[in-house]
Amino acid sequence: MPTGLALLVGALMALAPITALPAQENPKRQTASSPQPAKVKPQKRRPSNAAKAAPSGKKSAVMGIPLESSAQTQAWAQDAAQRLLLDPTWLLNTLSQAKRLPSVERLVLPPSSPTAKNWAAYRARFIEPIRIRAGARFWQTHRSALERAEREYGVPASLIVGIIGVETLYGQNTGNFRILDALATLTFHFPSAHPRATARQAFFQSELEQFLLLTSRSGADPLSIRGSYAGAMGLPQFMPSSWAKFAVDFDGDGRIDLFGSPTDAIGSVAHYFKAFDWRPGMPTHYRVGLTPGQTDMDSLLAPDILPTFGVASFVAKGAVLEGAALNHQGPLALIELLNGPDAPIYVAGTENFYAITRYNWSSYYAMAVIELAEAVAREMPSKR
Ligand SMILES: [Ca+2]
Repeated sequence: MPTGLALLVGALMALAPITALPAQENPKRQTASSPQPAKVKPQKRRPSNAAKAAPSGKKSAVMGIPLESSAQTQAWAQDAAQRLLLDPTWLLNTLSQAKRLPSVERLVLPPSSPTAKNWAAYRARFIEPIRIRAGARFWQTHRSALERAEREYGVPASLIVGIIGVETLYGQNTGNFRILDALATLTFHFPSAHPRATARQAFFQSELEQFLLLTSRSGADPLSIRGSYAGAMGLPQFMPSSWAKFAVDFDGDGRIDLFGSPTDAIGSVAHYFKAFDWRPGMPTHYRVGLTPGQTDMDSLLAPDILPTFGVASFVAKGAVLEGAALNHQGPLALIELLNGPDAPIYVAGTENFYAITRYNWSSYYAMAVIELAEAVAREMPSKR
């Protein structure tokens, strides 16, 4: 445990508040795929999709076994068609073309031999020259859309650039699993070995329903849409339910396209953060010092990433803040990032740090987004 003076990173972005959703039931975009920190306290957030370390579905994806049309599947389809007001023939026909993907069943399981979480290793995957340069190009190319999103939603351009960079490397890695196959697999063949199989199966079933609704309404071919093994789609890797709730037609062409329109992706990410109470102007985090023997770590770490302590209480428990942090209005959380065999890193996370974890439930993810955003901003010719 932390003994020692740990400090960290400076605060930089602006930020926002948080809805104190129970770390567990927050739905949005979380899926199960991407950037998973080396490992996060298991019961709290779950990883979602961004760029998962290894399997982003680049090449696999293709093989699959026909989804057997069991009586159960057929009954589900009939029932779903009624509930969702979809044409039962279309739904059954669509489902009959879905394939069961054993690779997806494996990917959704927690690793059998968990490795120690390691922020330095996680960070190295995202804060690197290729991604930073691609981010600067993306920012320059889409500057006006980013500025408009910042004006309209109060969400900094840098944050949007950080999110899309970590998620898909600016559209270069959006996943190659057929969404229909992935979601049907996780609905009808969810691995019972998963510690939260019931809840997760229900989640994916609901996402399958949203996906069917989306494609049916838009006329898109449900068999041609590809994304992560968990069903996340497009530049921002939105799950179907997030697409339905938060995606916007930001380029005004009359349709929402998170695959082909970076402008729609930019507006949708900003809208997502506005919906999750991003607070313009608030930093995401502050440095914090922890004095060995004089800090109540158990108490400070108990709420995990949920901002809980006012500055006075945070300081009373032994955390050392300085400068602007001492005048912070609103609750803070002590964020711990483990570093394998090395000492962990700590920061004081604000409600805006928490807001980033609503996109993907991981403090490692949030910190990677923040640092990528900062690194790209430094590359920009005219500093913002
Ligand atoms: Ca559009």
